[in-house]
Amino acid sequence: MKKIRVALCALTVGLGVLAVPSPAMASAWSCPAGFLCVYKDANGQGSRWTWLGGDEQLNFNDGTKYFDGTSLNDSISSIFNNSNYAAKFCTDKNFGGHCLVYPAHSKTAQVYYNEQYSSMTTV
Ligand SMILES: [Ca+2]
Repeated sequence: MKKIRVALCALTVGLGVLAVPSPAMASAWSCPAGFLCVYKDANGQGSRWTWLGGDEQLNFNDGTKYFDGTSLNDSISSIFNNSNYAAKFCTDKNFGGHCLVYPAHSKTAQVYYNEQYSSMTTV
């Protein structure tokens, strides 16, 4: 999918539409105010999953899925925490393994533990 998207963007540029990004490019970092969003690809691109803050604790292998229907487990590449809560993501279920905290209202274009997160909770 990444190669297809790049090809479409290149085609758009090739046609001379320099000032207007293609719809796929324009949707990068799409995330409603107050939500935390994770993306399958880097730079806020690829399929998205949104979560409306709170005290929920999630293991991603429990059926949590992107809009495209695939599992979040071991696939998150970028995070836009547009919520009012700091969120902790961990590489193992039940908040084990390596964890990093993503502050409220922060964007991370490429998470350090790329495609390894398996659980999350607010902190
Ligand atoms: Ca994992």
